[in-house]
Amino acid sequence: GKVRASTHIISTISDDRGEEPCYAGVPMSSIIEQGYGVGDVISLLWFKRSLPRYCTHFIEICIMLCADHGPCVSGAHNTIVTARAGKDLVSSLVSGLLTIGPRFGGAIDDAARYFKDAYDRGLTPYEFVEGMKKKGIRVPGIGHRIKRGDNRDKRVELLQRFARTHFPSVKYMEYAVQVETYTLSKANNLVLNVDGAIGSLFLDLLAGSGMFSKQEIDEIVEIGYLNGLFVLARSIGLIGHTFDQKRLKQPLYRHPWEDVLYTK
Ligand code: Q5B
Repeated sequence: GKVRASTHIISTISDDRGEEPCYAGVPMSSIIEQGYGVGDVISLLWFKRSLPRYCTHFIEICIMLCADHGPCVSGAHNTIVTARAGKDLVSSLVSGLLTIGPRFGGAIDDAARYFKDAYDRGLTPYEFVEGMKKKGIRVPGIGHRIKRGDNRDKRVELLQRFARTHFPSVKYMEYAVQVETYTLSKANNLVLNVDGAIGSLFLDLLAGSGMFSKQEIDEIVEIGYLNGLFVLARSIGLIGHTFDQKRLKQPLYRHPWEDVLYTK
């Protein structure tokens, strides 16, 4: 009989062997002719299925409102400094991307993990927040350098408004809001931030859309898909900052001595 040589790679999301590339089995001509958007392409390549329009619209909103947040945030700052050191686009981009992590933009997965665990275990916001404090862990998705209880993040409000209108259930997001109410009673900077809003709302998308089994949801949360939304979105802004610096012919950046505390 035929002996099949073992393969070195297994791939399940795309295939370019035919006349046209397919994403999760959907040919490129259907993607283009049926007017699919970036949210649909993300659904196919990340989740291996077509999601309802409100889900793909939500994904697109996340991408649009995380695309940039000005030149002063960690990622843009790194990208600007790198571009001004004369480095190329990819170097400038990855230098910014490398700042994405638990404090900056990369708290979405942990926010989803901790909010899901706390909600599913029936913890009150008090029990959840104080439990995290005892463990010495900052609540992911809570807190911001410039946003405050009296200066909320508009992006969070926009996400919440969309989800309250279009999602069948927003139980995880409402739980995150209760957590925020408690944290704001402790300090005015402990708002629900954009990472926390996306993390909790993506749980609602996964649980409420009927498109994922419980096992699939647990796997998505465990693997950590959701920081990918911020990485993808912010790449748009970081590329923009690179072009901006090049266009402006900005010189090598050097931080001013006056802004450094020299001490022994
Ligand atoms: N405290 C975000 O901290 C920040 C606490 C907390 C309990 C918390 C902090 C944090 C969790 C990670 C997270 C995503 C580092 C943020 C983003 C995208 C962005 C960015 C942009 C964009 C800010 C003061 C006191 C201390 C702390 C306590 C702070 N956070 N307690 N749980 N979560 N959050 N990251 O202002 O008693 O004095 O020791 O790590 O969700 O990244 O626009 O900039 O689009 O680009 O530096 O929006 O919240 O505050 O460190 O001085 O702390 O609050 O323990 O208490 P800050 P700190 P104490 S969105």
